[in-house]
Amino acid sequence: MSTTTASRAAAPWWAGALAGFLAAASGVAAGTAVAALLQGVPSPIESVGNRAIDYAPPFLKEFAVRQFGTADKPVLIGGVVAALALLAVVAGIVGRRRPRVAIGAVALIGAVAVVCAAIDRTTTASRALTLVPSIVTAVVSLGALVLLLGNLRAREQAAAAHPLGLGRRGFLKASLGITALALVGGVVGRVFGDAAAAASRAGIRLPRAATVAPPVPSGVEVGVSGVSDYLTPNRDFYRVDTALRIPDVPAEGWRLRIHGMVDRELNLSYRDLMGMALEEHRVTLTCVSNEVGGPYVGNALWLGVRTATLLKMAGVQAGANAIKSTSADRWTAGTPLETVTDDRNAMVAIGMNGEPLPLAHGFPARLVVPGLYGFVSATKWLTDIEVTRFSDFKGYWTTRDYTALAPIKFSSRIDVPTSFQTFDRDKARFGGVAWAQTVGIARVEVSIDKGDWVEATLGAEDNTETWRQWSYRWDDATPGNHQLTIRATTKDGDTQTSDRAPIRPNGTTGWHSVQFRVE
Ligand SMILES: Nc1nc2c(c(=O)[nH]1)N[C@H]1C(S)=C(S)[C@@H](COP(=O)(O)O)O[C@H]1N2
Ligand SMILES: [Mo]
Repeated sequence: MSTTTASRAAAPWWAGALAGFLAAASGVAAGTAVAALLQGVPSPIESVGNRAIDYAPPFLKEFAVRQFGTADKPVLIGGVVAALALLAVVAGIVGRRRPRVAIGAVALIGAVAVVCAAIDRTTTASRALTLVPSIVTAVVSLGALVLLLGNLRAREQAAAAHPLGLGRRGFLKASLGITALALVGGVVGRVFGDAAAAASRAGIRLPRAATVAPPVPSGVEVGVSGVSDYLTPNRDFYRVDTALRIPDVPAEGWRLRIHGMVDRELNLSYRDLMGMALEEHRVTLTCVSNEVGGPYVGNALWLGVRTATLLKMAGVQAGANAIKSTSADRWTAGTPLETVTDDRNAMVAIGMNGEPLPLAHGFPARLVVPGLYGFVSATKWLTDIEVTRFSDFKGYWTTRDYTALAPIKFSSRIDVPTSFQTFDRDKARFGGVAWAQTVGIARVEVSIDKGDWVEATLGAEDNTETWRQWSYRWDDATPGNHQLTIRATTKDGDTQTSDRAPIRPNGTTGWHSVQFRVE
């Protein structure tokens, strides 16, 4: 049917673009669907995103957190998808004339996905299984591309003789078929993704603690509306981690291994933990990435087993000075041994505010260590604790320009006023929170328009591991624009410095200020 005189004019650019796009979309959809059916295996897009997270320079991570907050993950996924779509469209357009170049380009993209899967630390399945989705993606994309470009070329050669010939119809059919495949893949991916941990969690009833937390003292809340709740509800609790997709770890097969410089290695199941002497403690967690006045701090009631108890069972050997904790997604933290064996309430937690840990906060188990930033202590989806020495390893963020030791820098925050909030003259009442975990807050002071420091009223103290609310009523408020600044002083007598320190390498310092208006 083709003749040597057939026009060599290429198919229109949009047909090439469509071919490239559909090839990539069907491959990604198929790979995502396969990943959803294989428990613990990241999808190809996630694997590429996961590599991007680990290789991104620390300043870029800080930029992303600052710009997008907790939306940084959807933004990253969107970026990977957009870049892939663009490459695929360009490959398709080029492929109208130079199919080999297009096929080579798509093969290369597929190879990148396979390599990313091969080194994706976040998988909780075997390495061989982890490769399957990206291989499926590569094969399906290449197959779809060859089919679509072949039809485009057939069309082009037959165009003169058969304006509605095999080629065009074939291209149409192939496009529809591939679109259908992509949609089915997308639906499968949605329906089957991440089901195991959620089902496992739904079936758990937490036992009552052997050591129950004392009731929250009355007066911890200062009664200023707009001030953060004393106990942060789980749904409002900040979330910070490197996980593009929450690790899907059902409690049933989960194990916590405690090993390294110990006399007896422990290998505990979730049931084992539930059967131990559980304790309840209220502890305020804080992220090193919290800017002065920022949102990455929250207070919860944790239920768990003391790390000191577990380490005593294992028998720590002389010379150890650290624990290296590892998660199901192979994130790591290094924590001073002393902080998980002294009398602060460090624990392997399985409950948060009366529920099993939420999936986003580490189900089935995590570490909580009062007084340390999360990146050196609060490992979620915990699976492994190695008793070791700081000289023998580095935690995830410590290999990325953060320090190995990172006690929380005590701080304070204004919740009310919010920026440019307006008050009636007789209703200028302010409030917020202050924290100095393991030491305790002694005093919070406010300064209006850079005037003298005046003591604020503190809410009742619960314990030294939690934050404390403060409030202040400005009795002689004057109309106009004003600035409120606060600073806290600890029970050790240290007062917050006005010197600003950046997030990296070990947390911010400085005073929080807010502009407001009185009418
Ligand atoms: N597995 C894992 N655990 C992790 C992290 C992580 O990236 N991966 N981030 C840590 C950091 S930096 C902080 S501040 C706390 C935050 O805990 P949250 O999300 O429950 O508030 O988790 C810690 N535990
Ligand atoms: Mo953090």
